[in-house]
Amino acid sequence: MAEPDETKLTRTKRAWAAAGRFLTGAARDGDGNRDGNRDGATRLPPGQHLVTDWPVLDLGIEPEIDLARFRLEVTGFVDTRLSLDWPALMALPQVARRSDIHCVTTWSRYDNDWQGIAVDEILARAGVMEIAGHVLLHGADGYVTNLPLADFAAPGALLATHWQGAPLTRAHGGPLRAVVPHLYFWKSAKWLTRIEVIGTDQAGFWERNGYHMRGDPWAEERYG
Ligand SMILES: Nc1nc2c(c(=O)[nH]1)N[C@H]1C(S)=C(S)[C@@H](COP(=O)(O)O)O[C@H]1N2
Ligand SMILES: [Mo]
Repeated sequence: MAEPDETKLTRTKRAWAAAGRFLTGAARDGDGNRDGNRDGATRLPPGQHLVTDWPVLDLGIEPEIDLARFRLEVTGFVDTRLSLDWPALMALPQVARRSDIHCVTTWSRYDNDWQGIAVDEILARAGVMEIAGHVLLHGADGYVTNLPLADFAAPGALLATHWQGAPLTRAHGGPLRAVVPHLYFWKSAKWLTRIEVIGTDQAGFWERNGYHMRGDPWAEERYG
Protein backbone atom coordinates (compact mmCIF):
# COMPACT_ATOMS: atom_id res chain seq x y z
CA MET A 1 0.00 0.00 0.00
CA ALA A 2 1.22 3.49 -0.83
CA GLU A 3 1.89 5.90 1.99
CA PRO A 4 -1.20 8.16 1.48
CA ASP A 5 -3.53 5.13 1.73
CA GLU A 6 -1.76 3.92 4.85
CA THR A 7 -2.28 7.31 6.42
CA LYS A 8 -5.93 7.41 5.49
CA LEU A 9 -6.46 3.86 6.70
CA THR A 10 -4.89 4.66 10.04
CA ARG A 11 -6.86 7.86 10.37
CA THR A 12 -10.17 6.16 9.58
CA LYS A 13 -9.55 3.32 12.00
CA ARG A 14 -8.57 5.71 14.75
CA ALA A 15 -11.68 7.81 14.15
CA TRP A 16 -13.89 4.71 14.37
CA ALA A 17 -12.22 3.59 17.56
CA ALA A 18 -12.64 7.04 19.08
CA ALA A 19 -16.31 7.14 18.13
CA GLY A 20 -16.83 3.58 19.35
CA ARG A 21 -18.50 3.18 16.01
CA PHE A 22 -18.41 -0.59 15.73
CA LEU A 23 -18.56 -1.22 19.45
CA THR A 24 -22.19 -0.33 20.01
CA GLY A 25 -23.13 -3.75 21.32
CA ALA A 26 -25.65 -4.00 18.48
CA ALA A 27 -23.50 -6.60 16.77
CA ARG A 28 -23.19 -8.91 19.76
CA ASP A 29 -23.67 -12.59 19.10
CA GLY A 30 -24.87 -13.41 22.57
CA ASP A 31 -21.71 -14.09 24.52
CA GLY A 32 -20.37 -10.63 23.88
CA ASN A 33 -17.50 -11.78 21.68
CA ARG A 34 -19.12 -10.55 18.46
CA ASP A 35 -17.13 -13.24 16.68
CA GLY A 36 -20.22 -15.08 15.50
CA ASN A 37 -19.63 -17.90 17.96
CA ARG A 38 -21.68 -18.27 21.07
CA ASP A 39 -20.14 -20.71 23.45
CA GLY A 40 -21.42 -23.68 25.40
CA ALA A 41 -25.04 -24.73 25.81
CA THR A 42 -26.42 -21.67 24.03
CA ARG A 43 -24.34 -22.11 20.92
CA LEU A 44 -27.34 -23.32 18.89
CA PRO A 45 -29.86 -20.48 18.44
CA PRO A 46 -33.55 -21.14 19.23
CA GLY A 47 -35.46 -23.12 16.61
CA GLN A 48 -32.29 -24.30 14.83
CA HIS A 49 -31.04 -27.87 14.23
CA LEU A 50 -27.54 -28.99 13.38
CA VAL A 51 -26.46 -30.33 10.00
CA THR A 52 -23.05 -31.61 8.97
CA ASP A 53 -23.39 -31.12 5.21
CA TRP A 54 -23.59 -27.65 3.68
CA PRO A 55 -26.88 -27.01 1.85
CA VAL A 56 -26.93 -24.71 -1.20
CA LEU A 57 -29.60 -22.01 -1.14
CA ASP A 58 -30.03 -19.26 -3.70
CA LEU A 59 -32.45 -17.87 -6.28
CA GLY A 60 -31.34 -20.43 -8.86
CA ILE A 61 -28.96 -18.34 -10.93
CA GLU A 62 -25.39 -19.28 -10.11
CA PRO A 63 -23.23 -16.83 -12.09
CA GLU A 64 -19.86 -17.91 -13.38
CA ILE A 65 -17.37 -15.19 -12.52
CA ASP A 66 -14.16 -15.02 -14.51
CA LEU A 67 -11.33 -13.95 -12.17
CA ALA A 68 -9.71 -11.97 -15.00
CA ARG A 69 -12.83 -9.78 -15.16
CA PHE A 70 -13.68 -9.78 -11.48
CA ARG A 71 -14.30 -6.43 -9.78
CA LEU A 72 -15.43 -5.61 -6.28
CA GLU A 73 -16.99 -2.14 -6.28
CA VAL A 74 -17.41 -0.06 -3.16
CA THR A 75 -19.87 2.77 -3.82
CA GLY A 76 -22.25 5.17 -2.09
CA PHE A 77 -21.35 7.18 1.00
CA VAL A 78 -17.59 6.70 0.78
CA ASP A 79 -14.75 9.19 0.39
CA THR A 80 -13.18 7.14 -2.39
CA ARG A 81 -15.08 4.79 -4.67
CA LEU A 82 -13.19 1.54 -5.03
CA SER A 83 -13.07 -0.89 -7.92
CA LEU A 84 -10.77 -3.71 -6.86
CA ASP A 85 -9.69 -6.37 -9.31
CA TRP A 86 -8.68 -9.83 -8.08
CA PRO A 87 -4.94 -9.09 -7.67
CA ALA A 88 -5.78 -5.89 -5.73
CA LEU A 89 -8.07 -7.86 -3.44
CA MET A 90 -5.43 -10.56 -2.92
CA ALA A 91 -2.87 -7.89 -2.05
CA LEU A 92 -4.92 -6.89 1.01
CA PRO A 93 -4.18 -8.56 4.37
CA GLN A 94 -5.76 -12.04 4.44
CA VAL A 95 -7.44 -13.38 7.56
CA ALA A 96 -8.65 -16.80 8.72
CA ARG A 97 -11.83 -17.09 10.80
CA ARG A 98 -13.89 -19.95 12.19
CA SER A 99 -17.62 -19.47 12.67
CA ASP A 100 -21.03 -21.14 12.71
CA ILE A 101 -23.66 -20.75 9.99
CA HIS A 102 -27.30 -20.20 10.99
CA CYS A 103 -29.80 -20.30 8.13
CA VAL A 104 -33.31 -18.92 8.63
CA THR A 105 -34.66 -22.18 7.16
CA THR A 106 -33.53 -23.66 10.55
CA TRP A 107 -30.27 -25.44 9.74
CA SER A 108 -27.03 -24.52 11.46
CA ARG A 109 -23.53 -25.74 10.65
CA TYR A 110 -20.71 -25.43 13.16
CA ASP A 111 -17.01 -24.71 12.71
CA ASN A 112 -16.67 -23.34 9.21
CA ASP A 113 -13.11 -22.28 8.48
CA TRP A 114 -13.08 -19.23 6.26
CA GLN A 115 -10.26 -17.29 4.70
CA GLY A 116 -10.57 -13.90 3.09
CA ILE A 117 -10.39 -10.20 3.75
CA ALA A 118 -11.64 -8.47 6.89
CA VAL A 119 -14.51 -6.11 6.08
CA ASP A 120 -12.93 -3.15 7.85
CA GLU A 121 -9.84 -3.43 5.62
CA ILE A 122 -12.07 -2.60 2.67
CA LEU A 123 -14.22 0.01 4.39
CA ALA A 124 -11.24 1.83 5.85
CA ARG A 125 -9.65 2.08 2.39
CA ALA A 126 -12.83 3.54 0.92
CA GLY A 127 -13.39 5.83 3.91
CA VAL A 128 -16.92 5.66 5.23
CA MET A 129 -18.70 9.00 5.51
CA GLU A 130 -20.21 10.21 8.77
CA ILE A 131 -23.76 9.91 7.37
CA ALA A 132 -23.31 6.23 6.47
CA GLY A 133 -25.26 3.77 8.60
CA HIS A 134 -26.04 0.70 6.50
CA VAL A 135 -24.86 -1.28 3.51
CA LEU A 136 -26.50 -3.05 0.61
CA LEU A 137 -24.55 -6.09 -0.56
CA HIS A 138 -25.06 -6.89 -4.24
CA GLY A 139 -24.47 -10.29 -5.79
CA ALA A 140 -23.73 -10.91 -9.47
CA ASP A 141 -27.04 -12.84 -9.70
CA GLY A 142 -28.98 -9.64 -8.90
CA TYR A 143 -29.44 -10.56 -5.23
CA VAL A 144 -29.36 -7.72 -2.70
CA THR A 145 -29.37 -7.80 1.08
CA ASN A 146 -29.16 -4.98 3.62
CA LEU A 147 -27.47 -4.76 6.98
CA PRO A 148 -26.26 -2.20 9.50
CA LEU A 149 -22.68 -1.07 8.93
CA ALA A 150 -21.85 -2.13 12.50
CA ASP A 151 -22.91 -5.72 11.75
CA PHE A 152 -21.08 -5.81 8.43
CA ALA A 153 -17.86 -4.53 10.04
CA ALA A 154 -18.16 -6.77 13.12
CA PRO A 155 -14.96 -8.68 14.03
CA GLY A 156 -16.30 -12.06 12.87
CA ALA A 157 -17.39 -10.84 9.44
CA LEU A 158 -15.26 -11.20 6.34
CA LEU A 159 -15.28 -11.30 2.58
CA ALA A 160 -14.52 -14.96 2.08
CA THR A 161 -12.54 -16.53 -0.73
CA HIS A 162 -11.92 -19.95 0.89
CA TRP A 163 -13.85 -22.48 2.97
CA GLN A 164 -12.10 -25.38 4.75
CA GLY A 165 -8.86 -24.54 2.95
CA ALA A 166 -10.21 -24.67 -0.60
CA PRO A 167 -11.48 -21.87 -2.87
CA LEU A 168 -15.21 -21.29 -2.47
CA THR A 169 -17.15 -23.23 -5.05
CA ARG A 170 -19.40 -21.42 -7.47
CA ALA A 171 -22.49 -22.93 -5.79
CA HIS A 172 -21.45 -21.42 -2.46
CA GLY A 173 -20.78 -17.98 -3.92
CA GLY A 174 -17.20 -18.18 -5.19
CA PRO A 175 -14.99 -16.45 -5.93
CA LEU A 176 -16.06 -13.98 -3.22
CA ARG A 177 -18.93 -13.95 -0.74
CA ALA A 178 -19.79 -12.07 2.40
CA VAL A 179 -19.81 -14.03 5.66
CA VAL A 180 -21.57 -12.30 8.55
CA PRO A 181 -21.84 -15.19 10.99
CA HIS A 182 -23.74 -13.51 13.83
CA LEU A 183 -26.74 -12.87 11.53
CA TYR A 184 -28.90 -15.35 9.61
CA PHE A 185 -27.09 -16.54 6.50
CA TRP A 186 -29.31 -14.74 3.97
CA LYS A 187 -27.31 -11.60 4.92
CA SER A 188 -24.14 -13.28 3.64
CA ALA A 189 -24.35 -12.37 -0.05
CA LYS A 190 -22.80 -14.85 -2.49
CA TRP A 191 -20.96 -13.75 -5.70
CA LEU A 192 -20.34 -10.40 -4.04
CA THR A 193 -19.57 -7.69 -6.60
CA ARG A 194 -20.69 -4.47 -4.94
CA ILE A 195 -20.80 -3.00 -1.46
CA GLU A 196 -23.10 0.02 -1.49
CA VAL A 197 -22.74 2.19 1.59
CA ILE A 198 -26.04 3.95 2.39
CA GLY A 199 -27.51 6.12 5.13
CA THR A 200 -30.86 4.92 6.43
CA ASP A 201 -31.78 1.27 6.03
CA GLN A 202 -33.27 0.01 2.75
CA ALA A 203 -34.78 -3.43 2.31
CA GLY A 204 -32.97 -5.99 0.13
CA PHE A 205 -34.57 -8.89 -1.73
CA TRP A 206 -35.68 -11.13 1.14
CA GLU A 207 -36.29 -8.15 3.39
CA ARG A 208 -38.87 -6.86 0.88
CA ASN A 209 -40.36 -10.33 0.92
CA GLY A 210 -41.05 -10.58 4.63
CA TYR A 211 -37.67 -11.29 6.19
CA HIS A 212 -36.35 -9.23 9.07
CA MET A 213 -34.31 -6.08 8.46
CA ARG A 214 -31.55 -7.27 10.85
CA GLY A 215 -31.84 -11.05 11.30
CA ASP A 216 -30.27 -11.87 14.67
CA PRO A 217 -30.60 -15.68 15.12
CA TRP A 218 -30.46 -15.54 18.95
CA ALA A 219 -33.38 -13.10 18.98
CA GLU A 220 -35.14 -15.19 16.29
CA GLU A 221 -35.45 -12.18 14.02
CA ARG A 222 -36.67 -14.33 11.13
CA TYR A 223 -39.55 -12.30 9.76
CA GLY A 224 -39.96 -8.54 9.81
N1 LIG B 1 -26.01 -13.61 -4.31
C1 LIG B 1 -26.79 -14.36 -3.50
N2 LIG B 1 -26.41 -14.50 -2.21
C2 LIG B 1 -27.17 -15.23 -1.37
C3 LIG B 1 -28.37 -15.83 -1.80
C4 LIG B 1 -28.75 -15.65 -3.16
O1 LIG B 1 -29.79 -16.15 -3.65
N3 LIG B 1 -27.91 -14.93 -3.98
N4 LIG B 1 -29.13 -16.56 -0.90
C5 LIG B 1 -28.92 -16.28 0.52
C6 LIG B 1 -29.51 -17.29 1.37
S1 LIG B 1 -31.20 -17.21 1.57
C7 LIG B 1 -28.75 -18.19 2.07
S2 LIG B 1 -29.44 -19.22 3.22
C8 LIG B 1 -27.29 -18.33 1.83
C9 LIG B 1 -26.96 -19.73 1.40
O2 LIG B 1 -25.59 -19.87 1.17
P1 LIG B 1 -25.07 -21.30 0.74
O3 LIG B 1 -25.78 -21.70 -0.53
O4 LIG B 1 -23.60 -21.19 0.57
O5 LIG B 1 -25.43 -22.25 1.88
O6 LIG B 1 -26.84 -17.44 0.83
C10 LIG B 1 -27.43 -16.16 0.86
N5 LIG B 1 -26.75 -15.34 -0.09
MO1 LIG C 1 -31.72 -18.63 3.43
